[in-house]
Amino acid sequence: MSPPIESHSESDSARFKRQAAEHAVEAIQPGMVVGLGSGSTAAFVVRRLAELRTEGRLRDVVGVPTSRATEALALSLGVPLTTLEERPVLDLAIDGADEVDPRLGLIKGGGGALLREKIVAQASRRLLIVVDEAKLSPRLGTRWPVPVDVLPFGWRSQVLFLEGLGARVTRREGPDGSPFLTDQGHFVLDCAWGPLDAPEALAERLAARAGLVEHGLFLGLTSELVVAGTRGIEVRRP
Ligand code: ABF
Repeated sequence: MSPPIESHSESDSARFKRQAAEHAVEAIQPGMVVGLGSGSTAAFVVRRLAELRTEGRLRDVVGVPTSRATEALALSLGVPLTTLEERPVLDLAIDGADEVDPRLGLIKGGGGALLREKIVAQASRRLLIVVDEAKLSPRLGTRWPVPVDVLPFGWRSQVLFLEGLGARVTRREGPDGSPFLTDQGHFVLDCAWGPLDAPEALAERLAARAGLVEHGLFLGLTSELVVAGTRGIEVRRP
């Protein structure tokens, strides 16, 4: 049985996330292959998809999960899954974000799934980002550090490299104090630069570094942003 979609004790933030997610699910057409994002907002997408399936709609839609957590949630709710090996081009991906700037650039990776999330986003014809209004930001880096996925091999060298680019670097840890490991067994370095003047230039520097597997700047990837807040739901395009 699926968890309840509606709860009277739901916080404003959770309600906005659910509203944005449910609005975005309306873009899913029968037969689509859909990237399923990670995080609490994307989880509402999976739940809504499961709910529609129980109503007999979108039963031929299959998902590609961006994390083990999303995979487990989808399987628990009976949402059928496939892989990028089977279906290397997706019709649509729906995912959350940590921070969104006015050009719809994003910081993602608060949940540590940024590598798979970016692979799925780049494999998709359209990327819909679903957020509550608290995620909107005048400049990336204002509210959130940039997560960087690195190989454990040589990670201290990556810290020095990132500090050399002006970041305050923290290796992410799990609740027990041991290093947080991504689904690929990588570390995450959270890099606080403060508000970024030139995220594209920074993204290029990060992309050129060996051992630094991926970064959480998602620039030029968003097709549509669905943002929900006190003034209702708004859809923005770049
Ligand atoms: C994923 O989940 C991430 O890229 C982002 O870090 C996070 C957003 O979490 P939530 O939807 O729970 O706020 O989409």
